[in-house]
Formats: sequence, C-alpha cells, structure tokens
Amino acid sequence: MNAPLDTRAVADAPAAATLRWTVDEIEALLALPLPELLFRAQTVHREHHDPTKVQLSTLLSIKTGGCPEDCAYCPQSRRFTTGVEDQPLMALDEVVEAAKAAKAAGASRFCMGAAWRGPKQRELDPVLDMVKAVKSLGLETCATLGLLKDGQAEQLAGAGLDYYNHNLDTSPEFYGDIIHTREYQDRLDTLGRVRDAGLHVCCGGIVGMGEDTHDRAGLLAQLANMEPYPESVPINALVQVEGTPLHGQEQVDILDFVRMIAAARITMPKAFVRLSAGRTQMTDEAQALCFLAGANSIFYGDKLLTTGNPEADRDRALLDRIGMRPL
Ligand code: SAM
Ligand code: DTB
Ligand code: SF4
Repeated sequence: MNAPLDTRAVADAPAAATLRWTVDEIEALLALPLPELLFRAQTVHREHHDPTKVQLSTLLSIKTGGCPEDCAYCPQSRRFTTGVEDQPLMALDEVVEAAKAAKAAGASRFCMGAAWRGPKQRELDPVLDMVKAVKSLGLETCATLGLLKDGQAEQLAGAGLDYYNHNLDTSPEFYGDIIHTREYQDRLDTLGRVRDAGLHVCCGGIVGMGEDTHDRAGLLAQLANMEPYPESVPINALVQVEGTPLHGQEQVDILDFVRMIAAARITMPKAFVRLSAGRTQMTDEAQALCFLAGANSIFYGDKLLTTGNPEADRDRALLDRIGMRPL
C-alpha cells in the first residue's frame, strides 16, 4: 500500500538551493487515494485559512478579441473563428460602473483583462487610470494584460494595482503543444518583473487541455518553487469554445480536477487557490468538493472574460447551501 508521504504540509520555507517540491513528489500527491489527499489538503488549509471563507473576484474584459497570440484554448485569438466580437479598450466610466456593480454585489477584487500579447505604452496609460479609479472605490485591483516590458509593472504598481495575473498555463514540456507565439521563459520573465515591482503575483494554469498527470505536477512544481510562490493560484478547467483547436478535447474527470486543487493547496499553503474557469459545467457537489480540497476563491459574476460563469445569485445560494461566507 502507499507508504506515508512527506507532504511537507507546514514547510513553506525552502532549504537553500533545494527545490521545495519536486515534480515526482507532486505526482505522488496527485496519485494518493482521494480521502488521504483531501485530509492532507484540509489539514494544511486550516493551518493558514478559515475554511468557511471564500474570496470573490469579478472579471471584466476591458479589451476583447483580435489577439495576435495563438493560445490553443483561447476564444480571443484572431487566428481562430469563434464568434467572439472584437471590442476596443473600454472607456473609463464604463469600467468604473462595472466595478461599482461588482462591489455592490459583494466582490472584494476586480480583475481587468485585455486580449493583448502585451500592452504598448499608449495602451497602458488608460489602464493606469482604470486601476486608480477602481482602487479608489475600495476594491482590490488585478489586471491581466499579457507580457510586460521593463518598467510597466512599476507603473501599474504606482497606479495602485494589487495583483497581476499571468498564467504559466501548463508544464514547460507540454507548453509547446498549446502556444507557439511566446515562450515559457517569456512568461517567467514577466512574472519576475511583476514580483520585482512589489505586486502580488496571481499565476496558475488550465486543466483539461490533453496534458497528463506529470504535466499537472510539472505546472504545480513551477509555481510552488517560485520564491516566493504566488499569492493567488487560479486553477481553470478548460472552457471548450467551438473554433478553438482544443474544442472537442476529452473532458477532465472532475475528481482529477479536485486532486489538482488539493495538490495546489498542499504545495502552496498560504496562497489563495482559486476555483476558476469551468464552474458552469460543475454541479454544486463538485464545487463543494473543490472547497473541501482547499479552494478558497472563485470568480464571481455572470461572465468570465468572454464565456459564462454561474449567475451571482446562484453562487450566493451555493455558498449559503454549504455554509461558506465571502471574505
Ligand atoms: N492576454 C493575456 C494573457 O494571455 O496573459 C490576458 C488574458 S488571458 C485570457 C488569461 C488567462 O485566461 C490565460 O492565460 C488562460 O489561463 C485563461 N484562459 C483563457 N481561455 C481559457 C479557456 N477557454 N478556458 C480556461 N482558461 C482560459
Ligand atoms: C484566469 O486564470 N482565468 C481567468 C483570468 N485568469 C483572467 C480567465 C478565464 C477565461 C475563460 C475564457 C473566457 O471567458 O474567455
Ligand atoms: Fe491572447 Fe491571452 Fe487569449 Fe493568448 S490567452 S490568445 S494572449 S487573449
């Protein structure tokens, strides 16, 4: 049977020059019997978080579609015909209205997403105004604008940005099957700039793109071995959009998705682990299992960027049903 595993449940300080987590160790976590894995994840979760609290982030696509990149999962790439309508950068007042509505509905963080490879300076300037305005409403701010050049993360931090989201998406080995227009290292470089500017890092990935367990472990190892590891870790289930190369992919087994959440919790004890895209296809019971596995954040609001998310009142009913409260 399974030998007891050193899951390093409480060790989040790395020994110098050694990896906090190897890919093999994380793969072994993912292979644990589910009751064992969930117990370990819950033990870690309770050491660092109130298990009844969930953080709510609302997303807004401030610039939609027409993206030059070729991320195989993404409905916003201009290389795929998906029916997403291109929209230029939104006006400041529209963004502020959406942020006010998100706050009134109970969100604590507002995340602005743009379908860019990365922002040009003339594109970043109006986003800085949006960050300032959203921050002044008393919301935490997050942006996901693609690759950042030197100095851009500092400008965002200066405007009052709290978090920058930039996902690694998958393991370094599988990455080349999904994206060809930018390298894994480009993403790591942007994450380094974000960290150096003093911003909180939001970084995670997608499950269900055809990757194997080794790739899932490889993604988590990349994240967990960052120094420090990300404060926020979105785990997305692929939302299959017709016209994207990944449409028609075999659906991920929901219990494997739960395992991924649990392994993220164990390997990054203090992080907010976000049960992200893909919730519209999940039952209340599946989502409850994700919370039991250590998820403590969700995207809240009727839309993600271009695809659907559960209605806000359905989410409030779900949280009520399982006795969880917004943070
Ligand atoms: N263009 C910027 C970039 O790629 O960094 C920011 C927006 S991009 C849509 C943010 C993230 O959304 C991607 O890195 C990916 O992890 C996630 N995402 C995009 N399409 C998705 C889909 N169909 N299913 C699940 N996650 C998706
Ligand atoms: C993240 O990890 N997931 C969010 C957010 N960060 C930007 C995006 C999910 C997008 C799902 C597809 C869509 O709605 O376009
Ligand atoms: Fe563009 Fe971001 Fe979509 Fe990739 S994930 S195609 S960079 S919007």
